[in-house]
Amino acid sequence: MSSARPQVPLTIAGSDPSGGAGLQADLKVFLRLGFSGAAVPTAWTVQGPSGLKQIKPLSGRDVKAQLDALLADMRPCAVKVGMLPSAEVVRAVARALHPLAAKKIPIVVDPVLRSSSGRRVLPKDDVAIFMRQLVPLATILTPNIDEAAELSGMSVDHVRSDTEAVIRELLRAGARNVLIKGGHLSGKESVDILGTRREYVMFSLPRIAQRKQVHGTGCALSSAIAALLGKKMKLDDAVEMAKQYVHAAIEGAKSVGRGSRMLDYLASPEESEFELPEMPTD
Ligand code: PXL
Repeated sequence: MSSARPQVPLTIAGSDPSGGAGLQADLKVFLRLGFSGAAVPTAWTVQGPSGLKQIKPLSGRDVKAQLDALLADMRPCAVKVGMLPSAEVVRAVARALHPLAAKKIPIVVDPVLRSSSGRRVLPKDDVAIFMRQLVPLATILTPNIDEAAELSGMSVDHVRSDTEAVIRELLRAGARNVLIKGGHLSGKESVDILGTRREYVMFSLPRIAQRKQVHGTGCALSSAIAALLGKKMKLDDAVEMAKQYVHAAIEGAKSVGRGSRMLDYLASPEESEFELPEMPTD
């Protein structure tokens, strides 16, 4: 047993009482990857696995107060940013993360613009502030196709036909790396494209046929990337391993009642560069 001070990743995200997405999901991912994480809520939501009913944003002041108190006492090893419900919350988070970005703490920004069911999360008028204030702090930005289109001002068709141009646009906005998730495209493979300032890398895994929807896969992927970057893994290895973990978690997803299946957070990535604890099988 090491007696070194434990490293703590932080998620700044919405609360999903179903545990399928948001900060509850992020904390489970952190724990699976070996961390006891910290979490600052930005909103609480009303939902069960069958869908999101309401989003109740916290005020910018309340988010700021939580971040100030936490960051005065400890420095996280990595940060994941998920649901941001308003411009005032975007500002509070950007201000608090500025000093961490300056110290090169990895910051994974998952631009949750809409919920899985299509409900708007960040009002359209507030997207410009998100682009200006938060995107430049991102070590990696992880939009899906629709989010990439909205953030870049390009059409969804353009994102599909010239993903690299869209990545270049988002890099120009200040993100250091961009991962466009193709999971929402149909096709036999689920292909994600990572664009760095030097190269483009494709990650492809077979798409899993699901009889019932799962939600929260974007949350799980971004928090897994944050945790692995917090372990000082190289970015493309972290993305690859996070994707393998989420793939295994989708394969093992189980129904917990009505609505979406719950990801199998205890799943193991196919090949682990890091020794992860074995999980019991039943
Ligand atoms: O999957 C996007 C998402 C993120 N965060 C919270 C959510 C959802 C979708 O429902 O509830 C809290």
